[in-house]
Amino acid sequence: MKKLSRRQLLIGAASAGAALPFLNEIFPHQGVHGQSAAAAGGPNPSHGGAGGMPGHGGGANGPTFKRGGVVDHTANGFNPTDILRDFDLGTTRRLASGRTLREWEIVAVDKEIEVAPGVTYPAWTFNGRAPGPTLRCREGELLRIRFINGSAHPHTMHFHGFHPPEMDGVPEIGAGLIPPGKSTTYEFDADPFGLHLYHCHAGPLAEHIARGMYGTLIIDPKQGRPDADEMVMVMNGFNTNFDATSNQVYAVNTVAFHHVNEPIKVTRGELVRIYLVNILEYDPINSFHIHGNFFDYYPTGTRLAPSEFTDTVMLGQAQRGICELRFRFPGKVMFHAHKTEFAELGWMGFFEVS
Ligand SMILES: [Cu+2]
Repeated sequence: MKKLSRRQLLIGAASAGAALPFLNEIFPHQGVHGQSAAAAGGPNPSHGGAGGMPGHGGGANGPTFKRGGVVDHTANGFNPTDILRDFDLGTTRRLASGRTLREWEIVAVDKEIEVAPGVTYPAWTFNGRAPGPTLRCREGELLRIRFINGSAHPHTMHFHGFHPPEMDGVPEIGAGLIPPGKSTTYEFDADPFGLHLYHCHAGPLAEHIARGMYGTLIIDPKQGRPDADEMVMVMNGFNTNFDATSNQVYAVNTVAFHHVNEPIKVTRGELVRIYLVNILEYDPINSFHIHGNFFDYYPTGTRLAPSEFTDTVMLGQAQRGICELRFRFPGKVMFHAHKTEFAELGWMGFFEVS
């Protein structure tokens, strides 16, 4: 089969064959220009093309996927809307020293996940979801994570932050790779405060990450942060043809276009705090842009003063930062990667401000 690049697919070369049959599902217009949309029952086969070219491209109306299609959240076992504000505080107890010990148990699970309507992906997960649980703690606590490998592949858990090498979760140091059926315990201090990442560090590394083995670690500063409506956005993607060179689906918290179907409800004037993480593999950057508003940006969240006031940030792989804003006007507010190709392949959505 002739190999098509992602860009060729985007400009319509998908009609040449079944290299990625799901694209006809997501992007009906791009199958056989002007015919597939109608055949697929698309609600607006002629939409797109400001100049009125029927059925060609996404046009001004946003994504060209089949509108109204949703994934089976129940089968997935999670809903990205819930993942946004789902903070896993683990269990705590006070040590004799007076310090707080915070503990979690994380299980690696191999699992099929529907990442776009009709597109399933054989993921490797932490606790059956992608991204894995958002672990949240406070600066200065002692953290203990028991990791159980219930997957068919060896894995690790590698945390960003300060810790001794033997707790680094990389092959051949400390517990090293954890084979299927085995477990280990990682223990380290919650330091520094900020927005961190954890991910598997088994090789081939890009694949272990891209398969879904990542999550967010939030270490709150001792004095806390001002009250806000807080949410976690993990920008990710899926290499559904397994060529290890690109992604075919992009999302925030895994499901392409999810927040087109379910806009994120926020309150006008209330402080909104977005913990933004880029865990994309196979692309060197990702970005976040919000319409009609500006936000304070705190790179890594390790300082309490923002570094800039902007409407767009660009993040390299594993970079993350905190965005804080107050929506000024009610209504639907678009957000998306300003790498527009990613937006058109799933990384876009809306806030609903009321
Ligand atoms: Cu792994």
